[in-house]
Amino acid sequence: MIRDNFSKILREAMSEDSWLISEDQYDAKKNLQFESLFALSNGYMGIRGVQEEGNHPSLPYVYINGIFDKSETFMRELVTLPNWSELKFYVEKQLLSVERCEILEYRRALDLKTATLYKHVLLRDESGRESLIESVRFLSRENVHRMGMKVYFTPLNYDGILEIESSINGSILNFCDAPRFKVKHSVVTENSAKEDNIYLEVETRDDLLHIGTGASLHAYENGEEVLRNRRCSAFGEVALEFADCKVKEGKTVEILKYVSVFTEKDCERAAIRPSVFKELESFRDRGFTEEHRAHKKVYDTMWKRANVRIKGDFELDRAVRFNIFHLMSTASEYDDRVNVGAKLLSGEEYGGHAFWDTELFMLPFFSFVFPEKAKRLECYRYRLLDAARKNARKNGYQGAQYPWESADDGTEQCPDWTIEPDGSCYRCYVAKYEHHVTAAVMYGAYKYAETTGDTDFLYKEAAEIFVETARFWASRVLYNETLKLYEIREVTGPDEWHEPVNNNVYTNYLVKWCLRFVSSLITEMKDSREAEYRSLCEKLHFMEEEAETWKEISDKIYIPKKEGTKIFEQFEGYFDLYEVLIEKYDKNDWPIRPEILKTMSVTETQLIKQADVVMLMHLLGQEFDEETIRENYNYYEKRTLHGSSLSPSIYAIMGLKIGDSSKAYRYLRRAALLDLWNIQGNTREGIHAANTGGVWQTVVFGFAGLSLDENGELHLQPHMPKEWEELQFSIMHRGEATEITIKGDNSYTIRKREANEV
Ligand code: IFM
Repeated sequence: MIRDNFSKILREAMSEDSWLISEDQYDAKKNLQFESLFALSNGYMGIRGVQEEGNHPSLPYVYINGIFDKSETFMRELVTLPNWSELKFYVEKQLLSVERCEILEYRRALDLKTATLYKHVLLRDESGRESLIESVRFLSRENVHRMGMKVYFTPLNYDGILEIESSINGSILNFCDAPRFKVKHSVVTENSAKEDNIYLEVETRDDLLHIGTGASLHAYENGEEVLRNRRCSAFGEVALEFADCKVKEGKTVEILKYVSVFTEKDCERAAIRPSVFKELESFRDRGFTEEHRAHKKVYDTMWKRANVRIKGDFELDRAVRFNIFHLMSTASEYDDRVNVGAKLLSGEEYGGHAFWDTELFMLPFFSFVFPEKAKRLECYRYRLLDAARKNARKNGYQGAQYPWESADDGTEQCPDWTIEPDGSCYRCYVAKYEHHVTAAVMYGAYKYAETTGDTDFLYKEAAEIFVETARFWASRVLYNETLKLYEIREVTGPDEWHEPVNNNVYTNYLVKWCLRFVSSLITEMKDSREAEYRSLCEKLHFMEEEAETWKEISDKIYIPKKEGTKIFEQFEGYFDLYEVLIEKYDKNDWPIRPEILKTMSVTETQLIKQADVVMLMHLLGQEFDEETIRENYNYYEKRTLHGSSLSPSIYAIMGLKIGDSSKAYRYLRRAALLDLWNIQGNTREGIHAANTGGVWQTVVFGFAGLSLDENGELHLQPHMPKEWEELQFSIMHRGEATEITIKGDNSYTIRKREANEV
């Protein structure tokens, strides 16, 4: 048992192994990966799993969702905020850290059940003193402005004086380990102390948005406060609280760091500091243990809804839970000014921006499990509809065009230019050509309403999104007089290795579906939702002829296909590219890049980065017969290199649709273990958020075969792999918590939960 390594007090608090992700020995080369894996978030703030004493290498990042800044970079990115987790221990000036001491015992564990990070280290310093240091860290989910750390410090073979340094470090940079890209997005505006608190306030550089962080230190032995010689200092960008205490061999001192953070998005600027201090006081009054208990209770409720249990397959069971943990922890249930970034709040890649990842990979999980969070994500897109209108105008189109990368204000955040690691400038065409996100937003809004039954949203806010995005597509297509068909030229589909192309099937077909759907929704509203229809017409100056045009485009959009077969041509000319098939896989079952790519650019080949035609079939399965799905899956599966984490889960789900369960099982393993095993080698940059949602979809839509019919009735078509004895999960089905249990022989039960079980 993982918890056996911890002392009794922590052992009793920790969950069993199926809820624990552990780091069993210290290896500096894995620091950054574990910082991502052990990130904690409470829907408001995220902090990477950094070590309190600060070790190397480290990206000690704290983020608050929605706090962005651009300054001299290419885009608005999440600002790394003052690091409040610093807590250092010294005995006779020797820093007790894994880097400076001999490590006698080491283990960290992320408790998924309670969103708590535990640490156990036994260190021997240069003088032979042995210190046992165990810690607990959480970001309260009940009171999101409270973050707490507790350390149990026990000298094992000495008496002495323990010197403690607790700081809030505002000198933090984005990309702090990349000399070429380092940037400081905030400046310190106040560094002060009030009685026994330290306080640091920073201001973002573009928007002058203020963020205040306060902390206070306490220590107890047998319930008695033991800190002496307290001193709070303002050292430039670092606010530091010093104190010491006597420690005795075998006696444990409990050291507590209470932290609170508020920003100008939470209250008026002048109220930030008072709010921080008030919160710290309430936190202290309530106590670490009580706050932690309340936090755990919230997680308990969340897990009642979100847990997926796979009996008979321990490793996968835990890995699936790990993915769900990160996804559900990050999304907010009350703030529609924020989305979920491509790396959650766990790393800096993609600047915290939201992509199509949200609608097509994460939203299904939220719609089925946490509809209130799904609603916030939908409201986020609705709130930014106006910005999408401006974006369309800027690019010469009508209606609303959602940005490929979205931060807080809805403007395009995917840069046209970036700097390569060698300093050269790189023209990035993604925002210019990758337009399918606009279809994803529309599809997501429809699916959200279909899943949750939120018709209020469907006929009001969503209807506006539908009309405006339909207008965009109507202005984006071109009529080809020769073919007598509509085309979308110069576009990039999900497979970003071929850009731009003409008539990407994924994009064209999705547009076909979107335009058909909007036209029929409009007819339905006209017939049976008169008031909403009238208000939509007035608000958007909508005219019926528009819907007729959309229908015509939908009927006549070009869908390239291989003559005489059911195989779609990913884009015009794809079949003429050099044929390369994937034949070899590495130890993680990941495809090995074919040798030919040493001499030929991937753009000249049929190799693709990620699910494209197959992604389309995942979204619009009802449009294609089984044979079409099979032929396309078989064709493209051999050509997909899964250069993106958005790919394996989709192939798993679609493999199951055509009865290929053994490949599907392998794909699920790759997806579920992607970050835990650092399969793509870039987990240091943060957790792959879309993949976490893809993992959930693979289990629920793939292996359980869950679907809703047009009347909202629930259907299951399980494909249990031989390794699984039982699969259990729950969803909110039309407002009722519904538990689904599937046995190894594919028999199942669907049970409505009682109110006290939810
Ligand atoms: O949205 C994805 C894209 O499909 C592939 N590259 C990474 C992006 C963010 O996850």
